[in-house]
Amino acid sequence: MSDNNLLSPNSAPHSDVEDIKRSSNYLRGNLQETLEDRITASIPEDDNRLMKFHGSYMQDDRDLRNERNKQKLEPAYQFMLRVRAAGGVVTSDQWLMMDSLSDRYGNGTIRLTTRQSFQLHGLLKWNLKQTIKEVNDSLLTTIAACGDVNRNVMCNPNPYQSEIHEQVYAWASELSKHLEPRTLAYHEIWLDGEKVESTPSKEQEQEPIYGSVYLPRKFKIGVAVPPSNDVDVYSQDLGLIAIVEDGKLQGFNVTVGGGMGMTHGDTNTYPQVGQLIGFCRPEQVVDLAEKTVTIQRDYGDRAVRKHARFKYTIDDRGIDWFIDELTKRLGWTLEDARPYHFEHNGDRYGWVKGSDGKWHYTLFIQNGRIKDEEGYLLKTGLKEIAKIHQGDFRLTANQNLVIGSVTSHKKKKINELIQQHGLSDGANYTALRRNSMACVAFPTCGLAMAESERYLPSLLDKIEPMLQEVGLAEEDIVIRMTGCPNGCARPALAEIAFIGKAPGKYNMYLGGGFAGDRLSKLFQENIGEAEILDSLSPIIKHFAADRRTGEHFGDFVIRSGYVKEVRSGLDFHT
Ligand code: SRM
Ligand code: SF4
Repeated sequence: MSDNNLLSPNSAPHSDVEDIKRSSNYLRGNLQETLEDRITASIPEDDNRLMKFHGSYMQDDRDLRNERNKQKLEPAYQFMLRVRAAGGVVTSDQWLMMDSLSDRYGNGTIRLTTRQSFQLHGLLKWNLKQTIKEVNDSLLTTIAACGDVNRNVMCNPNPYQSEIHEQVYAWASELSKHLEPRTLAYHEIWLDGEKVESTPSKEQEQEPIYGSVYLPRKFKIGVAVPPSNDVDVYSQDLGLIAIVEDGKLQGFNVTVGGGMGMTHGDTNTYPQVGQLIGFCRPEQVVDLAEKTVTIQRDYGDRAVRKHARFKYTIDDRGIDWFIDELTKRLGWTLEDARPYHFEHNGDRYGWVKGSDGKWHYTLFIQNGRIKDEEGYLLKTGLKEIAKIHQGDFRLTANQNLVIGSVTSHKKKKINELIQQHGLSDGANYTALRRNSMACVAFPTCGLAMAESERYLPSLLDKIEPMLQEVGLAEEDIVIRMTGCPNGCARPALAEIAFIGKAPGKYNMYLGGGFAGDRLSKLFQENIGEAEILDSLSPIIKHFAADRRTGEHFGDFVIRSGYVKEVRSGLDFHT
């Protein structure tokens, strides 16, 4: 392992987070003591930085901020806990555990995320340890769900080609395991040093891949299985595209340098799509991922966090530099990329029979929020299903859920529970809503500038009639919203996107590729609902009247000159 950026001398330019990581003794910091402090429901900022590596963020209920401030009370501090499982695959017991934890310690809801993880919101500091212990008892984990490390490895949940899912999922799990931090801190702090599966030895604790300061920034890997690009492979730092021939996984095409985040008004920051650099065999993929991560570890910008993602390392130094450096570290060369074709980046809903003869049901979950509402007992319905379901649950990258591997024998009973609780495969919604995603934003996200999850459904209520009027209710159009430009619902890859600027105000973007292969472009800045509807209405009418056969909305707005085509983030602001 090289000693450069990874162990960069304290004198090298670095952000304060680098100091916190370096002096944390492999992510310990003062977390142990902080959690025991009963005087405040909060934790100090330094510990909060480290908490992220353990899967949790301190937040406060922003709906209550002003009122508590007036009453001179400290903010309503609470914690978000992210629970990850590679490819979003969990068992019924694990589902039931999440359901129970959300009721006992959280706000009673479960959030399925855009990276196939779970989030619990509203946990109190005093309950974090017990919650994390129970998560680990059920063989799930929260470590590396956040922080400057490799995050949850995404993988297509593929209900159709079951044997391909098995193979691809196995590699996603392998990558996830291999890139997990090795520090014992997690076990010491949350599990009282208890062994859960296997405890790494002392030497391993020295983080052979990450080193003592971990990565300059988060790192993300996703595995797509064409024709579905549901994991938005081009948004990943490292994207893998499964190449399947004669029903067998041959290997992966490799993309590098994707990412969605940017800052309003700072054109040095931009969303970017990953670049295709070649093909590797399945047994080479772990080596490839490790070496890619170490290049980012050694060359990523540790001084300016906004500029620290892998996409900037690649754009600054050039793709040829990266391929040379990778080849040097690997000691072998990538083959030429193989042909592939993506058709869409959404989910396909309802029952399908997999090639293994088992059944899979993809449910539409609006913005990933699992809760009971009057007349729609989604959470209860899923709990009842989990009690009898012997297959798996697969979280999708579009915040939906697959009830997977159902035997023909069990299908009838599960279908009855689906009907009884009014669970939906989306058939009762428009195609626009089925293709929609919104990030969490208010009230829990500390970075939100505008509403997202709580607002998009009502905005869709107003856009849907426009589509109905022109006969496009069943038109698949990818629409996404985020409460700020960090891009958590990958809006830069949507055909229509709204990115929050201020309460009630959004930048509107158009022209992303239907298969998630092209970036969108700014169309209107800082507009409210009335202007959004006024802007969209004529474009929708124009689309209905002038589209070519099979033409997608994103392609149409480019052909018709509403926005320019953006194939690289370097052209996003121009
Ligand atoms: Fe995200 C930060 C929620 C996927 C880019 N993201 C956050 C935080 C933790 C806010 C914070 O730092 O205080 C949000 C917590 C909100 C809350 O109250 O729950 C948050 N991100 C989410 C989730 C839950 C959105 C969702 O609605 O599902 C997703 C959880 C994923 C997971 O399970 O691991 C989520 N975030 C993403 C994605 C999409 C993806 O990974 O496929 C992106 C864009 C892809 C990328 O990383 O480039 C994304 N989140 C960010 C960024 C911008 C990073 C950057 O490059 O600048 C931030 C801010 C940061 O890191 O400083 C952020
Ligand atoms: Fe929060 Fe912004 Fe991410 Fe939405 S996009 S969850 S507002 S950080």
